[in-house]
Amino acid sequence: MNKIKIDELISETSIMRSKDFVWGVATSSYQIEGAATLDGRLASIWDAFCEEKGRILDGSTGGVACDHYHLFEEDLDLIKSLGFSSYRFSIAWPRVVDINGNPNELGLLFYERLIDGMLARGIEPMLTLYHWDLPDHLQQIGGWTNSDVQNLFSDYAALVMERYGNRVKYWATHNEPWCSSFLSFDLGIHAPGKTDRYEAMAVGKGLLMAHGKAIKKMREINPSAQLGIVINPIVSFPHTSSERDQKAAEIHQAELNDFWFDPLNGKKPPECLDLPNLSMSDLFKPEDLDLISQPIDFVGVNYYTRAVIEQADNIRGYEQVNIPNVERTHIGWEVYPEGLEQLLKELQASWPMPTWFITENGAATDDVIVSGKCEDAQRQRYFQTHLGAVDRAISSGVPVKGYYAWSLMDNFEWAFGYSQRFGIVYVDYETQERYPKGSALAFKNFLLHG
Ligand code: GCO
Repeated sequence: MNKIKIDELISETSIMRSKDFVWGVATSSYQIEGAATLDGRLASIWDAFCEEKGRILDGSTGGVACDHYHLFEEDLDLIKSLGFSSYRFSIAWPRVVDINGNPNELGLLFYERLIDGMLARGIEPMLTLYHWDLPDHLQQIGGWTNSDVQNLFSDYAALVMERYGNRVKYWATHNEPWCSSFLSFDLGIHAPGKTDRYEAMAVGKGLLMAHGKAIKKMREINPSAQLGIVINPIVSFPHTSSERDQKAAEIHQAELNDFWFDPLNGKKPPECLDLPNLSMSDLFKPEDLDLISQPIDFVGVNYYTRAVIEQADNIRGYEQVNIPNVERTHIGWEVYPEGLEQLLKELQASWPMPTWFITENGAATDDVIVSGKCEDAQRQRYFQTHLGAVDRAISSGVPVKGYYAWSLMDNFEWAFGYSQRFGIVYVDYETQERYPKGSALAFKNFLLHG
C-alpha cells in the first residue's frame, strides 16, 4: 500500500482534477528504443558520440537501452495500466529517412504501430520530431547551421505529418533546443561535444530556423494539428546580491529563456547575450525573426531545478554555483518546486500562450529493487510538491493544460549513461523486466481511484 498521496497538494477544486487535464508520461527515442542498427536506422550524432572515449560516464550507449523497439506493446500496456491518458514520445529522424533522404518504410512502420497501439488503448500521442538524434551524416555537412539541413528537417516533418497527421494531434518540433546548442556546442557535454560559444549560438539560431520552416510546412499539410515546441526555461538566482552576480544571473536566464522565447515571438534576444563581434541583431535578422515566429498553439516546459549563478571571467560571464544545505536528487540537482510556480508565472507574463504543457518534470533517485518493489520516496515527494506548484500557477491564471512525468521508465541518461534512473518504472537492463516503482503506483492511485 502506498503511503505518499501524490495529489495531496493539488487543491480540491483544481482543473488538474478535471477530466480535461492531460496526464502523461514522456520518453525519447534514443533513450529507450535500442535497435540502433536495425531495419535501416542510420547512425545519429549520439551513436557517434557514445563511441568516443570518455564522453559517457559509464562508457555505455543507447544501442540496446530499454529495447522499446521490440517491447513497445508491453510498454503501452504499462502506460494504460497506470492510468495515464497521454504518451509523449519522439521519432528518431535517422530511423524514418534513408541516406538519400527518401522515406524508410520499415522505420515508418514502427511508429505507425506505436501510434496505432496508443490509439487502440485510448492514449493520446504527443509527438516530438527532434529529441537530439540528428542523423550523423547531416552533422558532417555542418548540421543545424547549414540551411540545407534545416530544409531537410522540414521535409522530414512534412513526411511524418503526411503519414500520421490523421492520428496525432499534438506535435512539437524540438525538445530543449538549448541542450542541442549550448550544452552540445558551448559546454561540450552533449553530442557532438564542441566548445565554441559562437557556434552554439549559430546552432541555436539554426534550430529555430528549422522550427519555423517545419511549422510552416506542417500547418499547410494539416491546419487542424496542434503545433508547438518544447523548451527548458529556468529561473536563475544571483548567488549574492552584488551587481556582478545579478548581471550574471540575467545572462544565464536570457540564454535559457529569452534566446528562445524572444525569436519565437518575433523579437531579437537581449543585448546581454552579445559576444565580442557578435550582436544579437547580427545573428537574428528581421527576416529570420519573421520565419521563426510562425504562430504556434502550445509551448511545452521541461522543468527539473533552478539555477544559482555567480559572475565569472569566462566568455559566458557566469558560472553555476552548487549551494550547500539544500535537498538534492541523485544526479545532484537541487529540489526547488517553488521555481516551477515562479517560472510559469514569469513565462505567461513575458510571452503569453493560450496553452502550456509541463512536458517533463521528474527526479533521478538512487533506486533499488527489494523483493520486486522499489520505494522511491524522494521521487514521490518530488512529484507531490511540483504538482502543487503547477496547481498554484494555474490558479493564478497560467493556462497549463497537461503534465507529463519524466520518465515512463529508467533509460539512457545521455552523458550519465545508465547511472541515473529517472523512471517511474524500474528497468532491469539485464532482463528488460519492468517494475512499477512507488511513484508509478502513487500516480495510479490518483489517476484511477483519485
Ligand atoms: C532533458 C531531456 C531528457 C532527459 C531528462 C533528464 O530534459 O534533458 O529532455 O531527455 O533525460 O531531462 O535529464
